[in-house]
Amino acid sequence: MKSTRRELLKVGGRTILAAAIGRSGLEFGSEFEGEKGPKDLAKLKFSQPLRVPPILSPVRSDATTDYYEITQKEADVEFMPGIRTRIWGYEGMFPGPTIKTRRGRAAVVRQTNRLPGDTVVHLHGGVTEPASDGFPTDMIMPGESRSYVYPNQARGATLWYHDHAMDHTAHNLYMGLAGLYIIEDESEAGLGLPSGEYDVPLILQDRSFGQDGNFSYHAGRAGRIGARGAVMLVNGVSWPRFEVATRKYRFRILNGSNATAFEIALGNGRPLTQIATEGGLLTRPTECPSIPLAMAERTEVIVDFSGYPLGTQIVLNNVGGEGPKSEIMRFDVTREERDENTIPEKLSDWEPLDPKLAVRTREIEFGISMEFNIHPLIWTINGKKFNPNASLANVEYGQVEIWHLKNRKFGSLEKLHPVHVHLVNFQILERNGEPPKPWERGWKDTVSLGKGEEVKIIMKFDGHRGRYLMHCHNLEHEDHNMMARFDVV
Ligand SMILES: [Cu+2]
Repeated sequence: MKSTRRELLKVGGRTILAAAIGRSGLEFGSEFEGEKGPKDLAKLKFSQPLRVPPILSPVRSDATTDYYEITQKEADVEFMPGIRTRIWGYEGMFPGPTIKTRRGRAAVVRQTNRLPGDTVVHLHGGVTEPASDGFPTDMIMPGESRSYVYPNQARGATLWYHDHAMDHTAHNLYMGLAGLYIIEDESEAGLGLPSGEYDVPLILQDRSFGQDGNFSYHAGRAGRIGARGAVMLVNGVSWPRFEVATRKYRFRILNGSNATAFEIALGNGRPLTQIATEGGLLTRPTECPSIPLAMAERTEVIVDFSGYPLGTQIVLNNVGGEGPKSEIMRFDVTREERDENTIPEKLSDWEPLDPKLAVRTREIEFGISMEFNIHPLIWTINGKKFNPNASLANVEYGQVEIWHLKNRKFGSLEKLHPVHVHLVNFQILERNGEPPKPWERGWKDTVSLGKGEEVKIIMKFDGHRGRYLMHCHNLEHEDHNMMARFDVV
């Protein structure tokens, strides 16, 4: 098998990759190797053009609703030239096709599972009734289908849909079960933000590959630290280059990795102009030298390439990233174009939730249990493992609460926990007793809870009643019990 592959690679004239893949017993990108990828990986950089996931067309539409059908299936795709990798994808794509809808228009997505394992679909950021929210035990078994109803009444934003199956969400996502879901909002129409081909999603993911070209999925120490990889993918392409014109672009950026946080910055030192967080547009653009992006967080930025001479190359860096992952992709300025619009000073209205409206503050602690000694290691919320049949918090419909999230220290095992709350968008009141960071002052559905950190968030529980989830979005932590049910009653 190996020699056949090498032969193929030679025919393709890609001996660099043959050398990288053929290394004796060394998988590249595995955390077991301390993320030491072969130097040859560097030669892959910026050799392939960026791809943009296609927009999924509805199979039919009526006055209020668009109906979509998605088949979850295996496919072989090329992340690196000449290397075929088996994936699990929505419509067999990595990432899945983008669903683009309008605020106020409902969508029904019928998902059919043609994979060898069971799946669940969650619309991350969606205000969705419990039956369609993707509770981990509401599985779609192989060969079966399930329809998910999304009302899309909330403000326009960049959401994503991804797997949420009990105990193996992490593996399912690593294999490819993730795609973007964009809600467009009429209120954006008059702002003159870059649109069409100048409105570009960037889904950032890292992956590890084995000698056979397939993903090498390792959840890390004790099977529960988190799966990483030394190969940086953007929209399913390793370290792509993107040819841009001398004008402004809008980038919708998602950290879709299992267990890797990024911090994005332009390689030329110019700031990023942030315009949105998970829950849509900010009140006004914010200049950020860099923007940290924990797992599942989204940010939207405007980058203006006007004024750069043709031939300029600007790398999108990952500040603090190790080895090959210190760079993400490259923008190549290749053509002149005029762009008349300026970025408006005001983007949207903002109503801060008044802490005085909160009926209570809940203390919620993200920690580790050693109840079974060191192996297996259990990640907990308030000392408890996930129990789908028990609610950690019963919140009353329509009420405002403050949640005081704490990352509990536990020796060297202290880790970043990006906390995601289903159903609601929240505002960050405090990070470690200080105001939130400049890049997190918008509507959020995921907040980074770093080592030893404490964050206070405020939210109003409305939209639907029923059972929902809050959990860590390090997917291996989530699968190994750092998840809790809350009920809106
Ligand atoms: Cu975690």
